[in-house]
Amino acid sequence: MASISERTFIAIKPDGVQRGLVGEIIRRFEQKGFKLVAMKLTHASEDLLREHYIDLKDRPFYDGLVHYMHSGPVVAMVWEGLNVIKTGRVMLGETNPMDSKPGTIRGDLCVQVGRNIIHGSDSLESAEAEINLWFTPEELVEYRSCAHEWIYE
Ligand code: IDP
Ligand code: MG
Repeated sequence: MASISERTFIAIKPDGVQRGLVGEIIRRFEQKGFKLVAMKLTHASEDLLREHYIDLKDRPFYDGLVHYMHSGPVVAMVWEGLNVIKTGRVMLGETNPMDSKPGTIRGDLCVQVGRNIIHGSDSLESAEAEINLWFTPEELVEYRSCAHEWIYE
């Protein structure tokens, strides 16, 4: 059942932060009509990053991926809205920027798969796990968006 309170975990990776793309990426989620529920700039520990990418632990790029994600601060966020997990992935584009269409974040703003500037949860299960991994319940902010009635019928 689609829910307007569905949540996803989005992270701007160290290259996105260093390249000054934080505002541009947040703008896209804001202007779409999704609601920001949590956000922090954080230099994630290797342990957290290894856990975050645990499903990829047997892939040859796993250590490099953890090193890249640990190379600087990331902007960790939770966004809420109808179908936000799937729509968020569409907004991101494909894992490899080379396969990402213009108009998507990866299609517009980056070039190589190992520097693809943004993470987004790919399922309800991964979204829940990632939100719990990166945020405490107190960090998920409760408020009503004044635009709610203008975004949902
Ligand atoms: P996703 O970020 O689109 O969900 P995943 O397959 O979950 O893609 O891979 C996680 C991250 O691992 C990618 O976003 C990218 O940063 C990195 N990655 C994936 N495939 C490669 C690769 O072939 N070489 C280097 N890094 C990769
Ligand atoms: Mg993934």
